[in-house]
Amino acid sequence: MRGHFITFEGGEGSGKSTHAAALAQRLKSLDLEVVLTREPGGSTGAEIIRHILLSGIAKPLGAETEAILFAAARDDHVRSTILPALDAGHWVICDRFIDSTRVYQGILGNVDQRLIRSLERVTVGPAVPELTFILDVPAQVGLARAKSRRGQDAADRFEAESMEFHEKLRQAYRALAGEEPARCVLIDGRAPRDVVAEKIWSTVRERLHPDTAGIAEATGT
Ligand code: Z5A
Repeated sequence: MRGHFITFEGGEGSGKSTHAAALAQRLKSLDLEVVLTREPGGSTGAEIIRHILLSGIAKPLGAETEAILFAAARDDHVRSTILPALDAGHWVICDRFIDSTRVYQGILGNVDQRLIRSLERVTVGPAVPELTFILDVPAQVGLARAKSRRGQDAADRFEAESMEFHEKLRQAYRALAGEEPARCVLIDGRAPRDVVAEKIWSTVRERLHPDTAGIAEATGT
């Protein structure tokens, strides 16, 4: 694996897609090869499974089955999209990844941690994120943003959960950030967009040095 792998996590409407795209754009402006992707999805097979999961038709089968479906999608995504890009030396930016399964299915869905970890071991392999941004906003703020963005469209399977669910989700992400400080950086997503983007960019520069990556690639060092 010669590339870099960065993931974005957080509750609904916390700004993951916005900031994943902004970071990808910034890296591209340095002439770096960037793959911007998302979960569930990011490959042909995984996008089919995304449709099943977000439509809610798998919900009656239970959280364990949903966890297995998310894992099946991840397996295809990692093999088809993420690992080939990392092996080619590209930067991979992913909107949601393993922490979403840990939090949504593991903590909120009460799926046995041993199953969650086993699925992770089988699907992720060497594609472990080097850096994970956890965007933190109160549930009410995130849901209001998500609602205003979707307009008249119906809420999806997870957005339709209760306020209590979304607040628990926030607490679970905050706890996760505390447990893995070497990988996870908690960012206050309530701040104005440009402030959040600058914080993310300064962390990426400090930890992964993108400014010199293009030069190193060009000179083969
Ligand atoms: N899920 C799971 O259960 N298990 C798993 O393993 C995985 C996923 C991988 C995927 O939904 C669902 O799958 C997800 C968890 C579950 N639950 N849901 N729902 P998705 O991909 O369709 O949606 P999402 O991941 O929750 O993302 P989102 O709702 O699209 O939100 P976001 O990406 O975090 O936010 P955004 O689109 O960047 O921003 C939302 C709006 O706020 C938008 O209009 C922005 O312009 C605005 N925004 C962004 N930043 C700011 C700031 N700083 N100030 C003001 N406004 C802002």
